[in-house]
Amino acid sequence: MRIDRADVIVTSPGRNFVTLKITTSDGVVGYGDATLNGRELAVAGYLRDHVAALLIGRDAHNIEDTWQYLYRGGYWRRGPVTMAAIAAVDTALWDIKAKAAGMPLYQLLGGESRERCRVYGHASGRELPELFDSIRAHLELGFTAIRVQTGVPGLPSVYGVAASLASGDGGGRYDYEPARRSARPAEEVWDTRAYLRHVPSVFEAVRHEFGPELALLHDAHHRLTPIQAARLGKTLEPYDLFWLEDVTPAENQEALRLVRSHTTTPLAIGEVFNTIWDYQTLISEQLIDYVRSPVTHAGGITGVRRIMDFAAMYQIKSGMHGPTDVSPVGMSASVHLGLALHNFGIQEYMLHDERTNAVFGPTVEFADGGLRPSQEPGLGIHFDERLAEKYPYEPAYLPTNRLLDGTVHDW
Ligand code: GCO
Ligand code: MG
Repeated sequence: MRIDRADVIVTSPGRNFVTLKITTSDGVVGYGDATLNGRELAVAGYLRDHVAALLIGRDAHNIEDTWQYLYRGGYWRRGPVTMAAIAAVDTALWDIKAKAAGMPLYQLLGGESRERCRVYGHASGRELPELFDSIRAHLELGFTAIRVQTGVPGLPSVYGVAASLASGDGGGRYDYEPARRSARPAEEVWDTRAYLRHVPSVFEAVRHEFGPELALLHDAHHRLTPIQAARLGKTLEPYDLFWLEDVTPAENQEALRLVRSHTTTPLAIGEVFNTIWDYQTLISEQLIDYVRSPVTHAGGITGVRRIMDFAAMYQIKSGMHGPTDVSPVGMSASVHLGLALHNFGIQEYMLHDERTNAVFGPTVEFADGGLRPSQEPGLGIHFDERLAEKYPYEPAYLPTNRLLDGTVHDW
């Protein structure tokens, strides 16, 4: 089954997406997600200018050889752009292989390990009343696990808090799209001490209002030093979080040793990571409880499955990233893999915009607090190229962040 074409499609139905479409000599088509929020054109160019031509004539069935050829053949190792490009190729080839086999992808990955992949949604609110409404709305939608993000007194805007209760541009209620359409990133202001003073009181109020059972998650979004992260983990222990995410920048994986020594709050790390090497210490020293890398960012099905098999040795589970900037193709691939993984933990799920779903088709089914992938052969993607053309790329960037004294800080 020879690869005849590799087409890169950039479209922006609700937000920017990059999709790779591989077509074989037998006419079988596979799709991969190559979306890297705020750097979409870098991955599109990497695929168009440096990868697509190398794929033509290769056997579509040779997924592992193609992965190694692109990883080692690129010479320059790792990184979000390279690994998103490799992820898109890998995912498209797995889509093709499953279609050729006439089965949904998860069947090729070991079949069902569970009925569906439990998900968590994003509730947010500038203040408690708005936050409580958002939590209730997610409970009504059937979520059994909810991420809680809140405003911070004195700060005009904070990561994770929807600017309004409804996006008004076709998105769903309480959605939160962090990338903003502009020629330059917005700048936000951050005050760690105000945040650390405020967050425990928010979870105290949420537990008082919604009880002890509801699975609550929180994302610190890389903003704390290790000792501040240790303090937050410790102060949140009474509220029994499902996980505390990205508590401190983890390029220095050893920083989590200090955090781990102070708190039993479960830790999730890795949405900005893209290879198994980024987890070597985190996993081998059991410094985390959940691996955040999704199929889209960490070398595809092949890359993430390798990380998760390593993680399984240390009883660490998956917690794949699943915001709106993981496209329905990437979400479908993560759910197919998640359904088969023994050490699946939970899947992040932000409902995509109606325009997005019109272009990509319904790829996952949300019910009973979880997701099931399509039962069609492959990933179950129905990509409408003509409709996609109606949504040209628009520059959009994630915000940047500064401390009160103007120092650049992690956003
Ligand atoms: C999450 C992430 C997102 C990212 C966004 C970047 O936990 O879902 O932190 O909110 O900020 O996906 O593109
Ligand atoms: Mg996050």
